[in-house]
This record gives sequence, structure tokens and C-alpha cells, in this order.
Amino acid sequence: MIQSDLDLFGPQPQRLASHTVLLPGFALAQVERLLDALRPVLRAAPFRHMRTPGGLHMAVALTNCGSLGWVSDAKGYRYSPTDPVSGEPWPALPEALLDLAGRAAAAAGFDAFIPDACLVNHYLPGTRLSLHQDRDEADFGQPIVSVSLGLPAVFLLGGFQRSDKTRRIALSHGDVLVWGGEDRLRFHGVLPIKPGVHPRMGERRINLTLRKAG
Ligand code: MD3
Ligand code: FE
Repeated sequence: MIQSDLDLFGPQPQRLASHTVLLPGFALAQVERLLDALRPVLRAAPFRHMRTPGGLHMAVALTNCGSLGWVSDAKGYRYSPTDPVSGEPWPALPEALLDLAGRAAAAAGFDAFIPDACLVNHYLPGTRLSLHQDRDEADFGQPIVSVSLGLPAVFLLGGFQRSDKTRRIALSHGDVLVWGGEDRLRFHGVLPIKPGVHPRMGERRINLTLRKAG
């Protein structure tokens, strides 16, 4: 009898906290569709390093699609209907992203999630994202769906105060993380990306964060 522990249908969802679910590989079958959808977004709204209210530049490069996009400048963090670089509305949220976000949220127990904002973060090896809360959205009752592409990352899942201890969670190409409810305001961050070359994405990690911001 040939016996194997390999789960040929892929790993199962993992509940990381009461309202935080990791869906390993959930986006894998859609990667080419997502990248096809992202290409025109990046042409219209290229990655840029935004200025922080403190006057530094963010290590993560970013752009947005959807009716609202997350921006940072000397005046602070907020959502804006227009790209400050072009002055134009952000590119529309592609159907492939809306569809993936809705299915992932449903798989994690959040019904009828319709995002209006997709923040696209770009990490090079060495780039980190320091511990923070996502609190620029209008309704913290809405979940957030995050899609990881490219180089693996170690994401830090903290508590409700900056000083609370954090857990390290590995995020790989194609993984989707969904969180909401009481976990919505947890502190979180990303450790520096280790050097490497991803076979499809090259020397980068891209994270798509889908939110209902307005
Ligand atoms: C689970 N982005 O854009 S997404 C951000 O990978 C941001 O680019 C990170 O934090 C990234 O604001 C992390 C995954 C994530 C974020 C926050 C969480 C998972 C979370 C908060 C609570 C639980
Ligand atoms: Fe965040």
C-alpha cells in the first residue's frame, strides 16, 4: 500500500485568530488572470514611494485600483478617489479581483463582501512594513482580503496594543488571508523580505489588499 501524507487537494484553511483565516494557495489557479488584470492598472498608475506625514519615504512602493485608493503625504494617511501623481481617478477594480475577494471572504465566513479599494504593495528584498493598524477605513465592521504574490514573507500578527507579542505567519505565493470582526484592528506588519528570485514574479513580493474603504 502506497501511503502519503501529501494533500493532493491542497492544504486546508487555517484559523489564526477568532476572525482571521489563512487560505493557503487560494489564489494559485487565478494568478495569470490576476496578473493580466494588474498590467493595465500598473500602466495607468505605476508603483511609487509615497511620503509619510513625518517627511520620509515609505520603503514599500504602492499603487491602487478601485473607486478609492490609500494615499500618504505630509498631510497624513487617507483614502482618495484620485491618484495624486496623475490627478485622474484610480483605475477601476478589475472583475478578477472583485471575484477573488468575494469568494475568499465567503470561504472565511464573511458574506457579500464588495470591496471598493485595492491597495497594491510592492516589496523588494530587504523591504519591511513596520507594525501598524489599518484604521483609515470608514467601517471597521468590513473584512479585509489580502493576496500574496511572489517572494515569501513572514507576516507579524499582533494584538490590540503595539506592545502585545506578535506571532510569525509564513505567507507564500498564492496565499490569501482574510480578517475581520474583532481581529480587524490587530497590529500587524511584515518582516524584511529575504533575498530570492520567485520563478514567476522575480525578485519581488506583491501584496493586494482588498477593502471596503468608503
Ligand atoms: C491579519 N499589508 O497594506 S496584509 C497594509 O503584506 C498591510 O502588504 C501587508 O498591512 C502586506 O496595510 C499585510 C495581511 C494582514 C494585514 C493585517 C492584518 C493580515 C492581518 C490584521 C489583522 C489580522
Ligand atoms: Fe495593514
